[in-house]
Amino acid sequence: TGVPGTDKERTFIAIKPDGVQRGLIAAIIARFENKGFKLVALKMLWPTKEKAESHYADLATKPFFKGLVAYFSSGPIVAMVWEGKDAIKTGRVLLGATNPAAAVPGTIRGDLAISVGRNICHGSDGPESAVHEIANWFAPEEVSDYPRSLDEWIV
Ligand code: RTP
Repeated sequence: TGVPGTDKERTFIAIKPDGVQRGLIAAIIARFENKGFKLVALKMLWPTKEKAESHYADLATKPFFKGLVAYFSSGPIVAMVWEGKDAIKTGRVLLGATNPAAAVPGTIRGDLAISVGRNICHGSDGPESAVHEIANWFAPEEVSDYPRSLDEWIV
């Protein structure tokens, strides 16, 4: 369970502070739930500056890093783990392009956001970052492995 490349692949998805403040929690969760992915972990938390820095450590040299850390730690986020076939790649398809101006309508950012600096959501960009991010934000016991009736009859 949770192994990338399997039907139970997992990805870390976060609703960023602007998504929470704009009242888009339910809308964003619905996109993933309606698509067929399974929610296996969920919590609201207010990231510290340190936690935001470690989350975005690979962007530390970017000119927008300081602003990004301030943005990500500016209020509570909704942290989630979603599971299913190709959850990482398809999750990013649901989010849309990083820059909402380039994100096509029908995607979360394409429908609900305008600015790259306020793009309302985050999704793991690959198998390694998914494993790393899930461990960074959730203790193992916070992730639930459970059957849905759906799992039994949708092929
Ligand atoms: P994310 O990790 O949040 O899902 O975004 P991503 O992989 O699609 O994009 P990445 O290049 O890793 O950038 C991470 C976040 O940094 C902010 N950003 N700001 N001001 C800018 O030019 C700029 N570029 C990126 C965005 O919030 C982006 O999601």
